[in-house]
Amino acid sequence: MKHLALATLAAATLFTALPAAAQFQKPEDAIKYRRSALFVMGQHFGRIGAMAQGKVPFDAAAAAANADVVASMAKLPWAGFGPGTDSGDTNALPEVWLETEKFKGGQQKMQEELAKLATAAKSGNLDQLKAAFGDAGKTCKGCHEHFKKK
Ligand code: ASC
Repeated sequence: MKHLALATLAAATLFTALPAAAQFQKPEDAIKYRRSALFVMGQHFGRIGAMAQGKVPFDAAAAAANADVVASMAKLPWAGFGPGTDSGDTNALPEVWLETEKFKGGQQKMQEELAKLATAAKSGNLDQLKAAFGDAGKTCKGCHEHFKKK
């Protein structure tokens, strides 16, 4: 029993310590994964943007649902930027792997703003939604300008 517990602990420690890249079978999978996650985020973020910009009528429930999807999905792409995933079908610049602290900071800031967006969406107040959408969009753009090919 003690051995089983130790083995379980060892396995748990091992998996926790595994580098992100090891979660993928090959680098192409990691690149596809992060691009897919970011694509889904963009789709749902865009649906909120359409409301914020008055292109479609404001629907608070839909805005909140979309904001929750974006906020949840925003946790995912980063595991796909592991070592060895800097070349191939990607628009990521080398800075992603050279300025890791800055990249991580951008991810954190974005997640904070997306959490605020989800809260604003739930308030049902269009002005709050617009403001939070603008702030969240700036975090997307800020990183893209520094870390993504034009
Ligand atoms: C999106 C999307 C982006 C960001 C950015 C915000 O919906 O695909 O890359 O928002 O345009 O400034």
